[in-house]
Amino acid sequence: MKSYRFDEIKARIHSNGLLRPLDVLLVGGTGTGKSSTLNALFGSTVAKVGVGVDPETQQIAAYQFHDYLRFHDSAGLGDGKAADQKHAKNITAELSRTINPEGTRNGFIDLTVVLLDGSSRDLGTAFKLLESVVLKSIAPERVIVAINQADMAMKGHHWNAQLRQPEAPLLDFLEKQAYSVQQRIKESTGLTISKPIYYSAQFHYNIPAFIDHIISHLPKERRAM
Ligand SMILES: Nc1nc2c(ncn2[C@@H]2O[C@H](COP(=O)(O)OP(=O)(O)OP(=O)(O)O)[C@@H](O)[C@H]2O)c(=O)[nH]1
Ligand SMILES: [Mg+2]
Repeated sequence: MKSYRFDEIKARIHSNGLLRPLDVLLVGGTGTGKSSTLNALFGSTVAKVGVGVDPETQQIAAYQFHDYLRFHDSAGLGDGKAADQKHAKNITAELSRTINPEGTRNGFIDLTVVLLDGSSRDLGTAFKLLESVVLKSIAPERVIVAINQADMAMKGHHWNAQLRQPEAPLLDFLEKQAYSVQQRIKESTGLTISKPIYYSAQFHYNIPAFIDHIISHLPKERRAM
């Protein structure tokens, strides 16, 4: 997985004049599976996964995929009001960070991936994060929404554990969920983001699709600030 579509990422970064590595910020409610997602993307344990309900990741940590792609894992919101304010501030600061190559001021973060927990009925925290933090600081075409825990979306029903993929009713459910998330963002912010992808970090379902989704959203230009 580590070299998956590497050449394409490299070519796109060069042809679009982007700064390397491309920096992708992962945000989401606590326990949505940000750290698990990094481990699934890397194909090995790079980030500490939480057990139980206590938030595990407390700061923004960087994980370099290869010379051209780097991820930043952030602390999840949904961990009490004071902590949430602090984490939201950190995310805003990270999204406001600039680098100055060749005298130009560019955003450090190129893309943001907002993770939702597909097994949860309450996506309120995630939407709030998206609306009042992320989309306030970065353009919608630089925001990807991804729905994790696809295996648990219907409380685990219709998940084929042997094949590690959803059966038809679950697939249908996930498609509808992705569509409704896109609609809800549009209604509440007026902004159109592309349809979320769904996957399972735990069972490595649709991880290549996740990477493809990132590649298809590689910025066309540097993020001017
Ligand atoms: N069933 C299922 N469980 C998952 C999946 N991804 C993560 N989990 C579980 O969800 C819990 C939280 O995962 P983490 O990866 O630590 O989540 P996080 O977003 O990094 O959490 P914080 O660092 O606390 O904000 C762990 O118990 C994981 O094993 C998934 O795709 N399916
Ligand atoms: Mg974490």
